[in-house]
Amino acid sequence: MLVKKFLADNYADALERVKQELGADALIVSTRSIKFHPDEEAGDTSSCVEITAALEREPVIESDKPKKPLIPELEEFSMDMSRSGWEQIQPLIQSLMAKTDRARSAGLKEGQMDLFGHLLRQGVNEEFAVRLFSLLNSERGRSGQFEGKTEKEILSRMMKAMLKCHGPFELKKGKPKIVALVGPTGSGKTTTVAKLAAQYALLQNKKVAIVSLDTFRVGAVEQLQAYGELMDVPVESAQGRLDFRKTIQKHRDKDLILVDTTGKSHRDTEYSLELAAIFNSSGGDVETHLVLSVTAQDEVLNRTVSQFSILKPDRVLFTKLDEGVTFGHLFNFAVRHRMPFSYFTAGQRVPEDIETAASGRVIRLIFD
Ligand SMILES: Nc1nc2c(ncn2[C@@H]2O[C@H](COP(=O)(O)OP(=O)(O)O)[C@@H](O)[C@H]2O)c(=O)[nH]1
Ligand SMILES: [Mg+2]
Repeated sequence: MLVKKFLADNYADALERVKQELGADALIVSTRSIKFHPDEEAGDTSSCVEITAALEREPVIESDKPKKPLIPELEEFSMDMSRSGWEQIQPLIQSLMAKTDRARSAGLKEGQMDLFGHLLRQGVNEEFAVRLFSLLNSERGRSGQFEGKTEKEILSRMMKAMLKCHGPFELKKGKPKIVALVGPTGSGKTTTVAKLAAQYALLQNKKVAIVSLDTFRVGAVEQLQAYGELMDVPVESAQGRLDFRKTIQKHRDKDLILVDTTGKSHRDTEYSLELAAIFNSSGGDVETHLVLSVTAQDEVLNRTVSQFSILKPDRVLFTKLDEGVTFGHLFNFAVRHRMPFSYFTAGQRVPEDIETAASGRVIRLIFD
């Protein structure tokens, strides 16, 4: 692992140098502001910002012309550390730094602390929050579009622009749209399939079929069959590639085929491979929506994304908005994974508690 320190006049410049030298994968380990006294007697003090950044492997990017180092002797400070040692030290370093110190060294103004703190309390990733504020401070003077707006309004507008939403389903004439919900057990897939079936079959009068891809538990289909009968929507159970392909064929006259899957834990990548094989040989395009509960933590969400990455999910569908306490991780998720939101669910009632995803809703959840 490569560890390096970077010095600059302010946080934004230091971060820029980290990016130039180590690339976008660099991990920010610590930031601190260093005060020095060029003229002690006159009581004169200046400060600069030091960022310690790490990279698991050697950088592969070609950096642009490097900027002139502020203090060259201090800049070239690097060392190798074993992984295990590193993991023990990192939380310690983090805990030693007060949040407000970091905010100040990030160039935040006194009046911005409350808003910055609010974002952090909502779970917005600290580095994202710092970047948002430096963008806010640099853009505001430059463009007239923010005139007369409060900082909260500007910030929420910027954040809203970073959130992509892509629902409802785009149905095509002549062939069924196949949508599969994948994700960990308990995230709300089966309930959401029932809600979606009701939306399209009952409210929009579309021809809908439900397929339960029952790879693990025999009997997972019962819950759906009850809903299917109520809505007059056929519910099928399919196991394995051939069976799935046949079932899709059988319902080729439908407008929409919703596929429920019986997910395993977020650790099991073999399961995703199996699903990918089944979808690939289905004879049609399967649009996959990763179903995640908003009550899960950032780290669990990220791990789940890597477990299902083999499926290259087209959208993310967040459930349990009614149970969420903080919503910053919706923003973190969108920025990190660039996966558009399709639908949100906010309650257990079928079919009412589902809505098409909208970025304004995420912003209200974070700010109101
Ligand atoms: N509060 C709340 N509970 C939900 C929501 N969606 C699903 N659930 C509940 O979460 C639990 C697991 O749902 P289920 O659809 O069986 O998850 P699956 O394992 O992914 O199929 C059930 O008790 C559902 O009623 C939601 O939006 N809000
Ligand atoms: Mg289920």
